[in-house]
Amino acid sequence: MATPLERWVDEQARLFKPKKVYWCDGSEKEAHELIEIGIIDEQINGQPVFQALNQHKWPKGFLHRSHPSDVARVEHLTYVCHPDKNVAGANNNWMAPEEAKQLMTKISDGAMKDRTMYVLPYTMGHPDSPYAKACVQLTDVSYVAVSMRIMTRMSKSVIDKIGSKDDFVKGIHSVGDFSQERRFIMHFPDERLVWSIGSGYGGNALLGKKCFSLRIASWVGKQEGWLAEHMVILGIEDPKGNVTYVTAALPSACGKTNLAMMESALPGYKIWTIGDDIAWLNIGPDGRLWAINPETGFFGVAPGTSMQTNPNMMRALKKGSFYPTLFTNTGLDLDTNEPWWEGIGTPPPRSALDWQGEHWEPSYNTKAAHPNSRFTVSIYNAPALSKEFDNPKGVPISAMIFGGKRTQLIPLVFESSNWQNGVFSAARMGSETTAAAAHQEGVLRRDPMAMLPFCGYNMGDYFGHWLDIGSKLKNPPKIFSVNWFRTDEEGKFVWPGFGENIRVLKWIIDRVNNRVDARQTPVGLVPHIKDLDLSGLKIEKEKLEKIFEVDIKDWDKEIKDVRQFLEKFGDRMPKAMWQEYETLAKEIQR
Ligand code: GTP
Ligand code: SPV
Ligand code: MN
Repeated sequence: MATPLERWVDEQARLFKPKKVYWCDGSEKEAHELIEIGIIDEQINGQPVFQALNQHKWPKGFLHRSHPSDVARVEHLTYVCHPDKNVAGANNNWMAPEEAKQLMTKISDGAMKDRTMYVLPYTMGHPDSPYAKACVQLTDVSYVAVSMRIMTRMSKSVIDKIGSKDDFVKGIHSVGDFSQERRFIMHFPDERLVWSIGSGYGGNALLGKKCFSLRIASWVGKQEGWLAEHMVILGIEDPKGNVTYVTAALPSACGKTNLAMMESALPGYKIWTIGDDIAWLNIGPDGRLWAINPETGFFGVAPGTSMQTNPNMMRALKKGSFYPTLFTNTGLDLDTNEPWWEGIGTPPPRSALDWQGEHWEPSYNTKAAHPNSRFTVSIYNAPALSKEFDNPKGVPISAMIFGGKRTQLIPLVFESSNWQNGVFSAARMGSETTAAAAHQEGVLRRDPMAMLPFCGYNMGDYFGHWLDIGSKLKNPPKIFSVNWFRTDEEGKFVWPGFGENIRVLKWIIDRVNNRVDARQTPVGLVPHIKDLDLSGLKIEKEKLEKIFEVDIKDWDKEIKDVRQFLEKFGDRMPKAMWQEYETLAKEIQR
């Protein structure tokens, strides 16, 4: 008799009408075959799905160009379909589940005609982890199938694990005709179902990532008592060999991957990578918060990645131990057949194609690589992968860091006085928008916990859930805020960032271990400059002082904006958050 999984795949095949259905086993041999199919048989926008790069310099590297209209997440086409609109909240687009399904059924009918439907069985989280979830995604592009193999633990054994149960997470994906009128990323949290049509790019198409591991998982976590967060997980080793584990939430394209892979500028300190984008956080039996990274790969921003900024990532991209490594929408050096992007640290190629495959020269007024061009690489290629990465229990978290891209106002680092105050600091976070989503860049918007595009339910309830988790922790992590992005009068970043950020991390772990005290300001505790290790750093004293300044007169506008945003969540906002707001407002008006 057919299993629920087989029946579901059958049902979808009847709707999408692919020429064949192919069940993936996640093996390397299969990845080779899928790449071959992408080179020879499948096309996107009249171009092959994959092309081989210089295998000597970029072993196992392949280039992919997405449809030119399909280069980033599309927040305006992303919906969360709870039966009750209030459960979705002002932070989500909403459609009634029945209406959404009718619409999607119409668009899906025959959408895979002449294509292959790949069935991808995978888990998010280590299969031995009590926190892991079994998932199956359908897709009609080899690029998505191969990407999912890098980003998740894909294996035939997941099918056996699911067996005759129907409790797996379902993802339905087709690139359709790439038309933006027929592009939707629909979430049905109660059914653990994501249905995405019209895009083959990143978070729109790799449904285990933002769609499941954040939007749906945040809702599951609310019901089951855990947190799914847009966070890096890393271990910071001090010169004595002690490792402190921390998480950091920064909005898209604001520095998570760089932080997770950092090569420390301070001798004796070392960063161990566990995750660069998503953390699932559970309360351990010891009353601490424990984190796992449900993913197994990086889908990282290419521009700006170089041996200077992120040497560990450059090494991972060239290591080639896991098959394959993908480059999406970068430029291509025609002389050497190497990928190229702005900020890679080598001069622009003389003869090149841009991210759309058009002739490109350095004198052109355009970028060779799309600003949201990315690489997809296995985390097992990371040179400083933590030995705890595959630990099913995860790692215990001592500090949680929140940060946005703020060219003005927000100091380099501050600490919140306690959990509730920290949750409020994270909730009132703002950030300037980036190219990771299709919208105007550089516009300041509120982005609580870096989760605005990813929280799968009402943000007011989400803040309540955070407070609730805090009340259950015997030993909660300390909460910090950071901002690497303050600029001077000329618009240049004051703080050198990247590997130098270790100086801030060192202060954070010194605070965690009660080694230094701090200065109280209305927004939180900031360092005494003497407590920061600034040895070898060339930065003018005045500029340095400026990035620690909390200039109260500039905060008036900020908190008005915060109030306006939080008011959108009406009576779903926890009272404790408004108390924190009033305390801050009073401090500022004083
Ligand atoms: P998503 O994958 O979209 O979630 O992004 P992310 O948060 O992982 O961002 P990533 O680390 O890829 O960085 C995005 C951009 O920020 C790149 O252009 C980096 O060069 C730049 N960046 C990262 N860290 C720093 C820093 O410390 N200082 C400055 N000035 N720029 C940084
Ligand atoms: C982000 O936008 O935060 C990303 C890229 O990590 S995507 O997978 O496209 O969501
Ligand atoms: Mn991200």
